[in-house]
Amino acid sequence: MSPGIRKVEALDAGRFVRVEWEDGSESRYPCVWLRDNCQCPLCFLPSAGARRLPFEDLDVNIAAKEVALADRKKISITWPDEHGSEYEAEWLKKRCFSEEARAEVQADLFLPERQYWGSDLQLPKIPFEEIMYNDESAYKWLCTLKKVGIVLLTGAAARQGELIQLGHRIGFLRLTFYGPTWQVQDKADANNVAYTTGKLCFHTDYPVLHHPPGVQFLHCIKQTAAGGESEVVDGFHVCNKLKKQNPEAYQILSSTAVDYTDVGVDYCDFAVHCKQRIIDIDSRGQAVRINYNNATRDSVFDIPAEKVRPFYAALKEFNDLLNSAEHKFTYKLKPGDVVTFDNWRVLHGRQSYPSGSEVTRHLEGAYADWDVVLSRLRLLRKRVLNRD
Ligand code: OGA
Ligand code: NM2
Ligand code: ZN
Ligand code: ZN
Repeated sequence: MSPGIRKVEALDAGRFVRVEWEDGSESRYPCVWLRDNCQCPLCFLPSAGARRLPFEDLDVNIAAKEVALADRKKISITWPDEHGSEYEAEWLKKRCFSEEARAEVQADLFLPERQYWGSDLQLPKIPFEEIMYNDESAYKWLCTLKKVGIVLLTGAAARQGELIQLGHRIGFLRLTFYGPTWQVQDKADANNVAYTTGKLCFHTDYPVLHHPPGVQFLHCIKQTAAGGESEVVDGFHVCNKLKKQNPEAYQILSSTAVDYTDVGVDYCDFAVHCKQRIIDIDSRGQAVRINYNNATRDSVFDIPAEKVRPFYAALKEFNDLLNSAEHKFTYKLKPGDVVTFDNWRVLHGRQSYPSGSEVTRHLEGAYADWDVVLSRLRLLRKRVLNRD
């Protein structure tokens, strides 16, 4: 419960409203924002949780004509045109513009907490059945997926179709040119290097798409006796290391647009091209998405010739760090295992395995978007913690 309101007043010729809380703290709200967010049925459609007020109708220089404390739980404002607005204490408190209050709300919305790891990773494991039928387990799964970047679900059936069910559990899967789900196995005339028995060096999937899939699922249906081990590395952790050890390499990789290409036929025919920086950073220079698949990196390279070798040198530094024993974690999937990981953060690979006339290894894969996964996480949180 938020505290009640002790006092409310207009400041700065009605351009701000100052609220004094019963706990002694205060908040200041710009009047243009208050008018914009009037909660009355003319200005707001509660059934959609959306604004009805057109921006055209908003006076950006508006000042409050009258401000009053309706009771300790509500304030009311009269505007120059006599329109009246009311705002609940709790609603206002959550929207306080102080830096600390904003940081708290943003953390609650986007769960930015990260637990970095290296070869010491204690791979989080939860039974597949539990997350399918128990909301608390599903909530724990998605929280860990967000914080650590990888969770192994164990004990699924060793047959195709489990990822479709998992997709229903979160909402829906992300369709791509490789299909709603896709079969990772040795294929004749493979349309992707993943569909061979060869080694896959560390990569993120599908950087050739402008919005690469945020989450990846790989379900082991059949595992080869020799080879085929999985490798993962915490790309964000490695980025922090690179930034410290070699700021110039980090700068190059986070600013150079690399061409990616993928042309072929699968779910339908495709000719996909895209430019991506290998390390996407936010306004503070922190890595927020890795876009790196050496297989689909195009031979077309849209930078001046003299910048090419420095780019390769920077990528070599990054690639070496990814592959250092200190950073990578190796494990082997068993039939019934479903590895779920953050495809924007965790780079994955696999060791090669012997080829033959029979299929000795089969994974089913699928993607989901972070928007869908985080939406499910927030709804599960609300239900499990009984909040909002
Ligand atoms: C892939 C992939 C891993 C594996 O298909 O993109 O990374 O273990 N597969 O086969
Ligand atoms: N598969 C596994 O970027 C990529 O090509 C990743 C995608 C074929 C769906 C591989
Ligand atoms: Zn209104
Ligand atoms: Zn992959």
